[in-house]
Order: sequence, then C-alpha cells, then structure tokens
Amino acid sequence: MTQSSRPNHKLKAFTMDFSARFHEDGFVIVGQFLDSDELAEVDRQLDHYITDVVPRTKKGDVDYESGSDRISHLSSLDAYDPYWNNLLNRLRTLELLESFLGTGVEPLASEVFYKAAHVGSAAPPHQDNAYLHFDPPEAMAVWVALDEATVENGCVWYSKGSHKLGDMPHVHGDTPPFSKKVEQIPDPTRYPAVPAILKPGDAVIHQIGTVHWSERNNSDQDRRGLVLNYKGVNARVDEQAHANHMAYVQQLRAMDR
Ligand SMILES: O=C(O)CCC(=O)C(=O)O
Repeated sequence: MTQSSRPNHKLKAFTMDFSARFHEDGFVIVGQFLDSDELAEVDRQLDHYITDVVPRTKKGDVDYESGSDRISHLSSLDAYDPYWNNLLNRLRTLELLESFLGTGVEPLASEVFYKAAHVGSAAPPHQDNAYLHFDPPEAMAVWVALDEATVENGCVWYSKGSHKLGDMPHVHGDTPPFSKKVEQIPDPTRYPAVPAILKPGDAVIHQIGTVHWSERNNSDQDRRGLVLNYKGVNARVDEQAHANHMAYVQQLRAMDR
C-alpha cells in the first residue's frame, strides 16, 4: 500500500518530532514500539524459529559466535516464515517510517542480532549503506529491543549526526555478518557517541548512513535485537557499488571454503 492510499492518522503531530530527530541526529528512539502482547509473540516466534527453522536454513543465514554453539545472527527470517514477513509489513511501522521520508516505504528484510550473555561479540562500527548502496540513502533500520539493552550487555551506539558525512570508506571487517567496517568512528567531539539504552519493546530507528556499533556482552543477560530494514520508494541501488560489494563477498566466501 502506498502512503496516499492509507488513511491519515491522528499520530501526525507526534510522529513529526520523531521525524525531526531522525533527520537531525540520524537516529531516533521510539519507546514501546511493540506493545507487551506483540513482544510476547515475537519472543514465542523466535523460539519456534530457532528450534524448527534454523536447522534447515541455508549457509550464511545463521552465524554462530566464534568457538561457541551460541547464535550470533539470523538473516532473512521473513524468507523462511510468513510471521516475520507480516511483521515487516506491520501498518503502524510503515506509517511511521513514511512520515519520516514523506514517501512510501518498502520492507527489505528482517534479522536478529542475538548477542548472548558472556559470549556475544562486538559489532564493528559501520554504515549500513556500505552493504546496501542506496542512492539517495533514503532507507532505515528499525532495531527493536527484545531484552533490555544496556551499556553492560552491549547496546548499540550511534555516532550522532554522522549520516551527514555521506558514504565513508570501509575496510575489511572480520566478525560475520560484518565483512566491512569504518577504520575509525567519526570524531566524537563533533559526532557524539550515544548509547541506545532500551527497555524490551522499545526501538531505535537509524538512517543507513549513520555510523553505529556495539560492544561485547560481558554480562549475565542476553541482549537480543530484532532488526527490520526498509527503503523509501525513491531509493535506487547504485549498481556499480553493489556489483563491487558482491564480488568482495564472493571472494571472502571462496577464502572461507
Ligand atoms: O545489534 C547489534 O549489536 C548490531 C546491529 C547492527 O550493527 C545493525 O543493525 O546494522
């Protein structure tokens, strides 16, 4: 459904604040993005996915922590199970994101970053657009906390305003699924590093140019994040950048054989 064919919502004034923050800072926190019933259902569905679907996923759609049997990352859940596809198409999410862009949005894919207690590894600083190659970069990720996200258990950090720097050079990153990283986070005196401390059900929505990362989980608590990815209808893939990226990924896979 496109923006114009949906009824206008009374949430308009409310969402304008979120939109202003998103454009100014490159990310915005939305408290209680999922209500308690929705969150309980996501929890239940994720358990079911891990037990019943993960054993038949293709290589690359599940990553494990190095030297451990704990899951670090799940990709493309929506490709295996309609529940996740329906969640990507949740009307309230689409309306909120469309209010940010002023255009229709299209769902891309869903992922889970698991970051298990004691073993969850760090995610290197990166821009999502180093993987996605959208021009204009009118696309975003909705990172939904399934557990409390704290500094201790490895919440995501954002380099505030860094989306205004445009596409930055990335070097090799060696923590799957991260094959790329920025060598240095942008100068924190100009682009302050802000931790997204969240309660379960809260979300942080970031623009794909915003540099972000997370630290190891050294705590006793798992820190699971569900990520829902979207693009605006005007965002086009830069085909050359995408082809270069795919060649790079193929090369890494060949080395991994
Ligand atoms: O959840 C994390 O720790 C990392 C998330 C992330 O880097 C991403 O969504 O691109």
